[in-house]
Amino acid sequence: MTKDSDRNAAADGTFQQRLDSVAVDMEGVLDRLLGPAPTEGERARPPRLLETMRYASLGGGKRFRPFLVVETASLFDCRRSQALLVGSAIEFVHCYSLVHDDLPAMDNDDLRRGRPTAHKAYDEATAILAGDGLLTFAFDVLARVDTHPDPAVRIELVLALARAAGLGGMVGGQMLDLAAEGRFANGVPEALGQNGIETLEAMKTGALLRFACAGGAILGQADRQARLALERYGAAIGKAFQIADDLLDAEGDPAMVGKATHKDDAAHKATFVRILGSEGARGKLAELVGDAEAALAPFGAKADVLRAAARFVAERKH
Ligand code: GRG
Repeated sequence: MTKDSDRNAAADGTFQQRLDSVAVDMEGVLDRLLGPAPTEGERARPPRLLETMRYASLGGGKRFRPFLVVETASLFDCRRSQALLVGSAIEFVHCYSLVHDDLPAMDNDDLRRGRPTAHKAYDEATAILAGDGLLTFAFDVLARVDTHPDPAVRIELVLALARAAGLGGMVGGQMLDLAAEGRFANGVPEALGQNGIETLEAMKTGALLRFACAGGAILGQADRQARLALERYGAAIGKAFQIADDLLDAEGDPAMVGKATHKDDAAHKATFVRILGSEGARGKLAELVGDAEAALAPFGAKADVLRAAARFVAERKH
């Protein structure tokens, strides 16, 4: 990859400045991709569907997954515009998962990112279709030549995102989660042990975060050692992210978190907080941050912002 006018302009800021800079750039990329004009091969973009897709993806969110792509890709001097496109694909998948997760048949939430959920702001049928539209659009973006000129790289990205998002990834994890709640056993929750919870969380939340880190390495055509290091980093922060989310659910203030809290206990959700208690979960979180930091050893000081990102995951308040 070449470094030129499109190089990572924010490379010198603090973690928060760099996260904010990705968030600003991401807003622009999503806004452009979800413009009103049909693109080649499309007939029309139905306004209500487009509006709901924009509602679900623009104007909110930390953009932590795109940040991970941008920062891991910058270890290999990738073009920032390409990393942002890969980041937008992950963000589309993430936003679709939130829209569908909020539906009455799933978690039945009224609030997301401090605003009414998509099915509350519009209607259920439109929210389902908006989620479908966002998911499909993610692969449209990855397949574009602007994402990477080499079709082999694009195919690798498509395959890796499909695996992270689908049957053996996020969707599969959501299914395990519903089963653990007792949805398919007359409301009797499953008593999952630590291994069961780890599998569920690695799939439901971890897989997409892990892809965000692997995506940078794929884009940068990194060698095997670098890929394995970033996958280990991604797996550790994926686990940490979910435990932090469970702690926020158990202890957070809805106004600060931007969504309802104290839902896991009521739904008998299988979480680390439930089996280890808050203190035990915090201990596990600290262990995972250490593992994430250790995984970055091959990159030296270049990866300091990713070390800060691991600490951010553990300490986040929303
Ligand atoms: C419906 C297929 C399907 C999957 C749902 C992701 C998910 C699976 C459910 C969301 C439930 C949830 C709260 C999971 C915990 C981790 C998570 C995804 C938190 C939200 O992500 P953030 O904090 O959100 O990155 P923002 O709003 O900043 O983008």
